[in-house]
Amino acid sequence: MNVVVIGAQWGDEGKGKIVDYLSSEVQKVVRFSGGANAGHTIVHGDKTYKLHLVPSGIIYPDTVVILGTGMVIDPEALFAELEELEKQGVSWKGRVLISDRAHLVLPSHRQEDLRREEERENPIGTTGRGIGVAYAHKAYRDGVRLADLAWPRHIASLTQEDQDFLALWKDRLLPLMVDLASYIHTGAPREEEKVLLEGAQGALLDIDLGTYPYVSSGASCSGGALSGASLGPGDIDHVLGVFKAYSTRVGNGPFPSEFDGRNQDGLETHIRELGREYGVTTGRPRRIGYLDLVALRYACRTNGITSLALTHLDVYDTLETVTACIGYETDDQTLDYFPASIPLLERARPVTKSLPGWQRPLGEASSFEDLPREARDYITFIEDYLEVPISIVSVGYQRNQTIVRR
Ligand code: 2SA
Ligand code: GDP
Ligand code: MG
Repeated sequence: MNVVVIGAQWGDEGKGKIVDYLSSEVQKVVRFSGGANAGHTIVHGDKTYKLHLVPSGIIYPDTVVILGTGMVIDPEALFAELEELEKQGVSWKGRVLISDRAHLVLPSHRQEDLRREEERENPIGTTGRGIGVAYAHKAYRDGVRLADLAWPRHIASLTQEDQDFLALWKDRLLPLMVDLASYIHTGAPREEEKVLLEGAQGALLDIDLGTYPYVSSGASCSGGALSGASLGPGDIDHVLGVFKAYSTRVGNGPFPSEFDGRNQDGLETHIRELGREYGVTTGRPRRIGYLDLVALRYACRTNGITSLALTHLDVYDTLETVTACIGYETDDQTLDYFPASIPLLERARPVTKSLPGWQRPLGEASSFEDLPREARDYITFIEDYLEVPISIVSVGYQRNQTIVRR
């Protein structure tokens, strides 16, 4: 079975935690988009793993993880991350593969990313990891793919600094190279093997479906899992969208349900501290707002999400009421859909609905029936709005604080 896992908001929904949880019964995890801009956190007891490029299945000792065709890979960041994993007792040798068609991020890409941000009248708030520039070179058709190191092609036309960089990492990269198109289609039969296709960022940061130009540059939508993992539409059995009980965004761009510094009686700081809402890669505090069901429904529809994982429900444990955005209002109209126009999204104010809170800790709940009635009602309310079932509920950052609905 092949399952796509994507973020259904603006990233940081807890994809790392959910992919790690699901990896117990998975043989392979393919990361299909993005690069070292991503930050996926996995917590086991007192150990915290922060992953940027390596797929979140790596913590299970037998899982094979593959950096897919749709990724842009900075070798320096990759080997620093693998070294850190080794230090934390995760042995990765023989289990990490890289698609020969994946693109590489070069020092000149990182420099140009920073320079462009400085020159922009309206900065995007990129992570400065060279992501957009690497994808732009891919689109210009002068990017460097891993295969270009094995059978040298156009390397000599790069700057000396980029050539030296590639020469430095080549011998460590090439042993990890795999022809993913062959590898992924010649494994065990589909009914005997479970493969997870792990997204990065989120649906609303996707280059086509997101809040362009305030997006990342990869295909972080479920469609990206196809070309990004060398698969076709018929190969996908299930699309799991991960979302949290509220919304966050890091970087610039429209965010209709944002608290916007108003702090809502301390709710913003409460969420930021309890939900650890700081960038995993850059350390930036994340912007916070109500759960935006208009945006989430757009993500469900445009990504063919077949079921959802709701995370961070525990962050709302102490609230008297829980509130979600169910529509948008501008000066002259109400909207029930997620518009393409950035000026329109910037003018949109949230229409909200509040439900009673549960005011009890959820962290110990181990089944859906264990959840207080108010929490179950909130879940049902979200499902009814989205017309998509919630199959997983996460009530804490630890692996075992995960409820699978039977
Ligand atoms: P980029 O660097 O070109 O991909 O930036 C473009 C936009 O995409 C956003 N972006 C992200 N949003 C959420 N999480 C991401 N990963 C890190 C994390 C972010 C961090 O897990 O916390 O550490 O700041 C991520 N990566 C890219 C970015 O903020 C821009 O809005
Ligand atoms: P990702 O990019 O989607 O993998 O998410 P990040 O790792 O960037 O951010 C999610 C943060 O929330 C991490 O610190 C996780 O450990 C934490 N987290 C994940 N699920 C839950 C949950 O259900 N409850 C709480 N309180 N924290 C969670
Ligand atoms: Mg993240």
